Amino acid sequence: MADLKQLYDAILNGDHKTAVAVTKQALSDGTAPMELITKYMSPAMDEVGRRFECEEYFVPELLLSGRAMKGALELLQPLLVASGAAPAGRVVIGTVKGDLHDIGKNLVASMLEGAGFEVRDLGADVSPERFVTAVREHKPDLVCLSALLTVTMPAMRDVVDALKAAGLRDRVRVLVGGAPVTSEFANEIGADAYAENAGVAVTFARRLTR
Ligand code: B12
Repeated sequence: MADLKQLYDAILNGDHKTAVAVTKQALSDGTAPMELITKYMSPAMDEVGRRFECEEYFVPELLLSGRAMKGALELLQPLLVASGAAPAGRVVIGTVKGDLHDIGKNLVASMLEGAGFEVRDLGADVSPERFVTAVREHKPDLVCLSALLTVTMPAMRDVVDALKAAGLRDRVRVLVGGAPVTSEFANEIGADAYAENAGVAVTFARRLTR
């Protein structure tokens, strides 16, 4: 049986090898992927953020923990993805310009795929122009924007404005998220909704594309 506290510690300590090994063991024990994410992996990243804030951790530690988290998440992603069924809707997702954080965005993308959405992931540091081009090309029902930095939140407004300027805003719904984002901010920039985590993102995506 995997000792799941080790998964928390491995992510906190940036130990990629142990994070991957414990995740593999937990999956073969039959532990649910979402339990690993919500009880151990996300809390570890929260603690990493807390340590960074009080200067116990610095950027190299953020990078190592981010890498350990990604390694574990990559094993879970295929299991979050459902099979079969007609797509529930089309989604274009990306982290906005200037922002390199993609772990939460990847989790939202996997959960949406798991819920049957066809997801086009544009990656991180995505310009408003690239969102506009992707909306023209893929004709999504929903555009999902992620931002983890206070300073990149205005780039979400730039995407909404660029969609308006391109005459596309009426054709898509816009869902925003990321730790510093709020529903007030979503309203203020003219997005359709805000969701605080990947599970709620799926609920809203379903609602917005009905
Ligand atoms: C890992 C990490 C990094 C890694 C990112 C690796 C990667 N590939 O993503 C690296 C080292 C690159 C990094 C860099 C920086 N980081 Co950093 N980083 C973090 C950290 C520790 C964890 C983020 C994370 O992955 N969390 C786990 C995921 C699962 O959670 P999440 O991202 O919040 O996503 C969930 C929800 O927010 C939501 N969600 C997310 N996106 C979306 C999108 C939609 C549409 C929806 C609906 C929902 C949704 O659902 C997700 C799942 O439930 C956070 C601290 C924290 N606790 O958030 C700091 C943090 C975000 N970073 C911070 C900072 C300051 C930086 C740097 C500026 C540091 C520096 N001086 O260089 C740089 C900026 C680089 C850049 N230009 O982007 C600050 C931001 C402060 C602020 N409010 O502006 C934080 C909060 C740390 C802190 N406490 O000070 N960072």
